[in-house]
Amino acid sequence: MSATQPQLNGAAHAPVAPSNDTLLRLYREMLRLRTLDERMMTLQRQGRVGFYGACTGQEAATLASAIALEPQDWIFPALREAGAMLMRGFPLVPYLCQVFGNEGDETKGRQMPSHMASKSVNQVSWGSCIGTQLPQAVGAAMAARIKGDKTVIAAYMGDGATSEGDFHVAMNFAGVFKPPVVFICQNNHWAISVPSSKQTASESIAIKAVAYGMPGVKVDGNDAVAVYGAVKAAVDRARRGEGPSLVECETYRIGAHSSSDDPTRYRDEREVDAWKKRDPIEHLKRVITEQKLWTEAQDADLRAKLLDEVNAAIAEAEKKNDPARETLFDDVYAVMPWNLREQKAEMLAAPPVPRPDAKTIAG
Ligand SMILES: Cc1ncc(C[n+]2csc(CCOP(=O)(O)OP(=O)(O)O)c2C)c(N)n1
Ligand SMILES: [Mg+2]
Repeated sequence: MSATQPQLNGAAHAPVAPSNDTLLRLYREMLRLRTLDERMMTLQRQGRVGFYGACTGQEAATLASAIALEPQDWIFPALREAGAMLMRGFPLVPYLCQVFGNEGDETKGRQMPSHMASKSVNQVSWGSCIGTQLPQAVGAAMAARIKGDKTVIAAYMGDGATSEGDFHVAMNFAGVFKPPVVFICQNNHWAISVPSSKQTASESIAIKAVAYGMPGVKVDGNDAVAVYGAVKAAVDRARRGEGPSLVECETYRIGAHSSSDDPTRYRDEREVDAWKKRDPIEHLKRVITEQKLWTEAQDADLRAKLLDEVNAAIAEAEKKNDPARETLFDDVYAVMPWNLREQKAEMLAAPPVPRPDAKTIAG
């Protein structure tokens, strides 16, 4: 399966080939995300963070799609795309401070860990409520079209989200009004414990695009070149004003749904082992090595540097304090109402409540 698979519907949009620079940048970013996820899952097990959601096995679907966007484009993520923020220039330390929920977190420790967002890189938070981001993304795309600012919106979803009413609402509205939105489905075969075979009776998710009057294409989501090719073509098409598309990236959730889940209770480890052989990072490494862009020596050097970078950022993030408790009252009202002013004064007069142990926080 590859991006050369024929269009299911609509005008042809041939896959776009990534440049050598894009491939090398992508490889570095995918490896950094893997390194980060592995370290953070360990920290969670050590009780140093309460919750973590990893992208392991889905780095190509996440990053090779996001690298096809321009900086002014917006990402409306599902559950696996937080790492795109880093690739788009968000610094690692405040990114990790979000997981710790400390004073270095731009969102002031208010969101569940791993639900990062930053206006600085045009990325909203995971909704957590499955599928709600899809109509919101279409709304943002409608706004971009009305403003005529050439912004494209990437609307991500998991396979599970395609069973939600919001998926239909978003696809139908986008099909009719044709705003610049690209729907990207990360079909990782599981929605927590529900296999994708129980999610739909359609032969694919991509084929659903036909009914909504937009092109749909299914690609090997562990092949970064195929993902980039299909998503870049869809992004270019949206930017030209030709409307939405759906790209289904077939991939696999190698790890648990989140740090709160134990997949050995519902799925066969042999399935996981088979998908491990299709690792997206190993795949891209083969591509760049065959193209003589990469050597084993460079690889070993990069891995060591990334581990140092991640460990240094964790150390820096972990030593920060909690957000000042009065920040709880910020950012809601331009002028704080009397009852909140009273509550704030009452809170500040009381001794601070100690932070709960991360081990007691579950998601
Ligand atoms: C509306 C809604 N229903 C149920 C849940 C509980 N829930 C959280 S993640 C998840 C599975 C999502 O699966 P999928 O969309 O395939 O994304 P993945 O986790 O595989 O990336 C479910 C059912 C939720 N958060 N929101
Ligand atoms: Mg899924």
